[in-house]
Amino acid sequence: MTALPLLHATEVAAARTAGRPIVALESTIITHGMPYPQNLDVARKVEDDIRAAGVTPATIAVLEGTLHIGLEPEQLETLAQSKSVAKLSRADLAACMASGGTGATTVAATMIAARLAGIEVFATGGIGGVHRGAENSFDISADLMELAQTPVTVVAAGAKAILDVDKTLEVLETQGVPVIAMGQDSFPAFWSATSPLKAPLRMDTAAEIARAQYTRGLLGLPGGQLVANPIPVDAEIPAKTLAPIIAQAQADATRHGIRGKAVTPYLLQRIFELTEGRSLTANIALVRNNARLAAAIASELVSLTREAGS
Ligand code: PSU
Ligand code: MN
Repeated sequence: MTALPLLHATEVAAARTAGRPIVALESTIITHGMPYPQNLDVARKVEDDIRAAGVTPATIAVLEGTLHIGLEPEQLETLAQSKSVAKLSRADLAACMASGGTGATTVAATMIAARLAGIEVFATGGIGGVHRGAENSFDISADLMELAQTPVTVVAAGAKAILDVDKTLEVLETQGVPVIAMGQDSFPAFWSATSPLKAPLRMDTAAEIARAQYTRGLLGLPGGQLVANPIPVDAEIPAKTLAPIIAQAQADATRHGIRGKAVTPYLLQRIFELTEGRSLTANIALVRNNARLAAAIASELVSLTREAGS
């Protein structure tokens, strides 16, 4: 067996050499979270938002057995168009690479890849969590346990109401994961900027969030942080509009016996259909908003590391 097949995209390699900040991006959101062609458009816009902040984006995926840290434009396009890409979480990553397969990385697998590449910040839309009815199904995303063990700050817009958000916050607390709401006390609820739940922690600047992650490192604590960044208010969808739609999607999933890793993609697709695309417009606004915050945190972390080294 030779070394791990890992490849940096051209712009990522250049950023590494120059010590410039990099933000990781997942690819499951592209292949299993949004329909083509909007998925490609969003993936490009999110990368551009990060570049506009003077930071380098690194979209992560496995292509024919190689772990890619950053995709060239044509690779991104091919991935967004392919219909039979595997969804890779922690359990699937090595097996896919060993067999020369192609797959999109979830939050958990993207964190693993980011850590390998020395990338400390990662932007996405929503994380996986504890599903409703988990007391029977035991369906708890590996994303939560990844946050407990892999030192990457993940910027998301909170958790979707397809999840049991209360239980998701409880598991994160048990696992010792800091959950930080950006600029507000309320835990944001993905399509809505606020929820009835209070976030465990609140911070108001990217610098503070960067210092917290840096301090975890100094304390020798494993694991990352979840930053819950509220959707911009002009893009939000009221929770009461979505509640019956989510209930419908959930009922359809149960009726069709959807299980395991198929659950999250099924619910996302069903909600897209049932809202006639409105869920996607909001999703796009919040992912871009998260990319901008992640870029600011990554820049702060690079300055902190430089100060410490000088
Ligand atoms: N939640 C979203 N959008 C997404 C996902 C979750 O609002 O695209 C994707 C992410 O890649 C996340 C994964 O890591 O689904 C979680 O899947 P599971 O619940 O099977 O762990
Ligand atoms: Mn699951």
